[in-house]
Amino acid sequence: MIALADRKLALWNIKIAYIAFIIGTLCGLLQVFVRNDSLELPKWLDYYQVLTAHGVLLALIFTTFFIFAFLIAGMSKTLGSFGPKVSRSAWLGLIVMTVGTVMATVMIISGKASVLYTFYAPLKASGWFYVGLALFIIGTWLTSFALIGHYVVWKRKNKGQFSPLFAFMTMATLLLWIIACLGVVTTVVFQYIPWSFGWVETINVELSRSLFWYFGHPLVYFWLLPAYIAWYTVLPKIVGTDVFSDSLARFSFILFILFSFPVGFHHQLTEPGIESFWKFLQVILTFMVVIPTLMTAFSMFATFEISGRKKGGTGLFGWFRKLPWKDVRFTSIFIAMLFFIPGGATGIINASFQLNELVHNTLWVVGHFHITVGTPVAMTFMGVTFWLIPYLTGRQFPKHMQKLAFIQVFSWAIGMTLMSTAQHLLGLLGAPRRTAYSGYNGHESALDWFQGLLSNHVTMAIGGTILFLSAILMVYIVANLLFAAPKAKKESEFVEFPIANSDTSHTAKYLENWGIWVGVALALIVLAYAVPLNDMIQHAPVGSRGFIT
Ligand code: HAS
Ligand code: CU
Repeated sequence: MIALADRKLALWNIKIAYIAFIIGTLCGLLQVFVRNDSLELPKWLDYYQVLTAHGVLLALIFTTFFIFAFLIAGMSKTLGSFGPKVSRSAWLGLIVMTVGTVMATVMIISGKASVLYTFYAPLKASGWFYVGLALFIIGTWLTSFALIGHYVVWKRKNKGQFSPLFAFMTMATLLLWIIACLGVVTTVVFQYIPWSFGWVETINVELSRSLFWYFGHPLVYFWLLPAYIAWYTVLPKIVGTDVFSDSLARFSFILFILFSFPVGFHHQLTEPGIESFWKFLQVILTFMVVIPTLMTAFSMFATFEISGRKKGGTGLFGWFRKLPWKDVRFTSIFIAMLFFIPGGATGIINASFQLNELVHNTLWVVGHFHITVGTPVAMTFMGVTFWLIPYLTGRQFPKHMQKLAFIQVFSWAIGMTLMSTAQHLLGLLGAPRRTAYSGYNGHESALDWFQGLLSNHVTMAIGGTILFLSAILMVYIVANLLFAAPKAKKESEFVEFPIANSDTSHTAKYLENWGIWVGVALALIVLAYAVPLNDMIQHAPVGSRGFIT
């Protein structure tokens, strides 16, 4: 068991994550009903306000706090307890993140920041919203530097040794995060804050969006990589085998460092002001970043097959039945992976230059991110929560809670299937996103948009309702595991932090040479961004004033 201080730190991160989770999912519930025209929000509550809260609380706050909880616990587990300096910096990070979160949330709730989670200019929020975001990021850096410091200390003490796989992957994730944040910090500090406080009149919209998406794309991999950490390091242990290939695992994370950044334009393919050559270059690089995911899929199948055969599975697929289906720690993550197959496929459609014309700014994209971050990532985090909280609190994960966990995971999968299928189909048929109104193109209301069984706003709302019920169940399980489940007394009652063995005897030394990889990543960033960003600054049209909804 890891040190008490480290456990407390991780637990606080989890608690804040799930507070954000329940408020964020409630907002989601309100949205699906507004979209199908069966709910009119009261005067003091606005659709865009709710949508902003939903995006910020789930995509930014829930994910980030949970990720840090997992990384803190895993780093303490694999590298040993935190020293006083590391601990102080990580606590400070937690406090600063929380202050930033509260500031941003208060601004959203008071209706002064209805700018959605992408806060596109020229939509303008109160300056304090951007200050809150900046503080949040500074907080994440403090925690990140704490964890990096912990790694450096370990490396000094263990010269010439590979770091444990969990720690290596944590380093890759944090480097990705820190480099990504440079873009959003630049635009928030130098563009949004001066503009929103009225120190300057106008803002360069294209530049602000480009800097945002320079951050916004790696952001999605910042969510994904911790899920991959669980897939690579935790899952093999749960199915009773070792990591399939240590060097493949490390190499795939390095590819994410290289190819996560020079691709942000795939979110801006329809925007004027970027020459098509640069869009096309970034589209090609986007397809490069599919490779580490396919490597991951290969590695997971291999892990499952090896495990199933070890347990006596024979024939081509006999191993499949030998997987531990009754173990919710496994089943949750398996379902998460299944969702990523269509999730990744729709991503490839989005990234295809021409196809993007059809789907951009439609509900299709909303469908896409609910089966990437909303299920593969979120459900992996849920699957981790089931053992991580009892591990940290020293409580049991009782049988009846395990049953509820199954219901939770399956209901999430059903709700998401209904909701995201409807979103994809409606999107293909032209239903727009980022809007409260569905009555476009001569349609009076959302209800006569499309009457298909699945291409229907009602189906979307049914899915959303099931999801919200599932979220309530999740929070009930979390609360139970935090405060009510019986304390573990006997050896057999303790819940473990599953970490698989990873054989480094064939792993090449240069894989852990961060200098090389960060260097190549920076070179790719310069290649993909230097000229177009320079153009945006040199040839900027008159800047835009702000608009407040
Ligand atoms: Fe995306 C928009 C392209 C992955 C999240 N994406 C978004 C937005 C979000 C998001 C939040 O090019 C909306 C942003 C906004 O508000 O405007 N996305 C991609 C591509 C990938 C991709 C090429 N996205 C993700 C992930 C996300 C995420 C991961 C969150 C975690 N996305 C786009 C584009 C847009 C976009 C455009 C802009 C659209 C627009 O016009 O606005 C790739 O990384 C996908 C690679 C994945 C695969 C799938 C491989 C399959 C696997 C299955 C695992 C199964 C296993 C075995 C292991 C190629 C890995 C299971 C066992 C069995 C038996 C099956
Ligand atoms: Cu992207």
